[in-house]
Amino acid sequence: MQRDEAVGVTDPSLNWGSDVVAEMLRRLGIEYVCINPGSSFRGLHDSLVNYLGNERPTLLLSLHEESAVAVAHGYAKAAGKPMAVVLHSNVGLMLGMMSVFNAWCDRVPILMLGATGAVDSAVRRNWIDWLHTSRDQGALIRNFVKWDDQPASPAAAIEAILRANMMACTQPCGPSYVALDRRLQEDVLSEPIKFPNMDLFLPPVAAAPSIETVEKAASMLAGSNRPAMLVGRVSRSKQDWDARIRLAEMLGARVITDLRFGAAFPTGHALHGAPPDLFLTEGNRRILADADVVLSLGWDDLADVMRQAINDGAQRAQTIHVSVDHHVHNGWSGDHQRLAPVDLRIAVEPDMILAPLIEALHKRSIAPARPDEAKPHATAPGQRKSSKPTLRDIGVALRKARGNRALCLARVPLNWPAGAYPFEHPMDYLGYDGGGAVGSGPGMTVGAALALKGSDRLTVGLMGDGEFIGGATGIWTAAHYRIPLLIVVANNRSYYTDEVQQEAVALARNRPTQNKWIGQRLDNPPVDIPGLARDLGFETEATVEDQADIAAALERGLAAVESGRSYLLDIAIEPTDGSSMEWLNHH
Ligand SMILES: Cc1ncc(C[n+]2csc(CCOP(=O)(O)OP(=O)(O)O)c2C)c(N)n1
Ligand SMILES: [Mg+2]
Repeated sequence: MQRDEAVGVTDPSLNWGSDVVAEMLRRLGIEYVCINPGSSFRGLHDSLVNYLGNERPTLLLSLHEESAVAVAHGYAKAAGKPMAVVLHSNVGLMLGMMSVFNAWCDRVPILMLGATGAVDSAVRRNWIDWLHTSRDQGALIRNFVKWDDQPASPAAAIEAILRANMMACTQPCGPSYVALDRRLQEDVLSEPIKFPNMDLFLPPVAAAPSIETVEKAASMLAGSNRPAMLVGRVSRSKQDWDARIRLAEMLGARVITDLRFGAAFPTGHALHGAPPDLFLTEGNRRILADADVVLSLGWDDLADVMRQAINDGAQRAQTIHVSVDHHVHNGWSGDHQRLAPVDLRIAVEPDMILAPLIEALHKRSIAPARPDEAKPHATAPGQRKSSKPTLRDIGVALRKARGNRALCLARVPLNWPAGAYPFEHPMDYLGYDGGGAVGSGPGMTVGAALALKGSDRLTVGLMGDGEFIGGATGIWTAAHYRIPLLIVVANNRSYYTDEVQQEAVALARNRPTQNKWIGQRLDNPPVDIPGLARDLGFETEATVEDQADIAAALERGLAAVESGRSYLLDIAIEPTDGSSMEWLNHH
């Protein structure tokens, strides 16, 4: 990565309030601070550059606050630790809000700092400082952050930042927010500052389940003839991944995973159900309907998948739900999903059950169940209408083009036919955006690529044209800081998912479906996506129109990324009615 060098920073001393804040970020080990600049935090900006020399942490400039937070989101997913973001007083916070919601729903830690014009109106600068001073800015986002504060002194800021970091990184993780008064930042320190021992403020270690609870779960599972595992939001660790495989194999349990969450189980494993999707597919529904005991490891909408499973009269399976997610459920947001009836609720982080459960089952030396049903497959590809690529073609071509390279898919488009591209490692796929808010794809891909830079993985973000265009300016950050990544835009020149919605409504009302494109198509003029990418500093090429050309184009893109460049491929696709479309048509 290329850092913007600060010059003339020699032996700076800790003098100003904002120096204390910057120092705290360094002591917490924060590597990057993503910003769109603003005068409300000019004090902190100066401290990061001229006190710390723009090193540990390094500033990242983003062209929009929505992307700045999305960059931090993608980074945390790939790095497993938070980045800091600074959001300009009220207006910057407002622009960043959608991405804060995404990070909240995705349980991803972000250390967010904000600012206010001087709280003391007697020293407030005219006009803009007044506009950008609002009381209780935390109220804008309080319903979807772990914690927020507005400290009134540098000493109080130290504690606020410590707590914000600790809260953000405590499972279930999430963003937290500290607003820094402009005056607090810009006043000279009036007394010596004593920094705490950071080791005394680490997030708590994960709790283990009690022996009795593990025994109860083990006896339910050991007594099962057709166990199933729903594997949702779990860790990115390879050790946990291997333990999940071991557990499934011991039990002979069928395993269901989902595209909302990062890769959680090898999709090619004989026990893995139908390819992961954003909605419950028929193959997986049948597995659940057939199961007698279901073990949910961090599956967020357990109630709804089980309801769908038993809607054809199947017997309700006994359920074990391992999750700490309830700690952050609140009355404002429905991200907690429907309340599930559960036979055994185990309040530990999902992966904490693996080792003790395996141990308990081992002692019982159970014989694994033998699932009799053949492995369900993805729905067969439909009749090809033209040589225009489909999403499936992109998946197949990507698999071919990657060769022996390890990739990390930071994002896949809506309707991604996961069956076309296997997940074989927890870092193969990072999961979706959390909040279902279109536009975060570019920023999240940049953040993930930053975290993976220099590793053995190349970062690829695949996304729809609507998704890309919504957050396109986010890619400039990768171009400027030389963060290698490949963006693949699956371009159907439409907000196509919503065309299907309009079609569904028209059908239900017996009205013409031919008008479904109105207010949806991104055409006339089409957005010149390669042009947009080129203007933002990316290498690119002409839109790929023929499926026969995709593999070679992806090969060029991956080779560019391998040599440290940022590349975008625009692929014109045939709209595909994937399983989420089927789902939409029935809801
Ligand atoms: C912020 C926001 N605005 C609007 C929507 C509604 N929405 C859901 S999917 C979608 C279309 C996305 O278009 P694209 O990324 O091109 O994917 P496609 O549906 O064409 O496959 C829209 C607009 C949303 N989820 N979030
Ligand atoms: Mg589209």
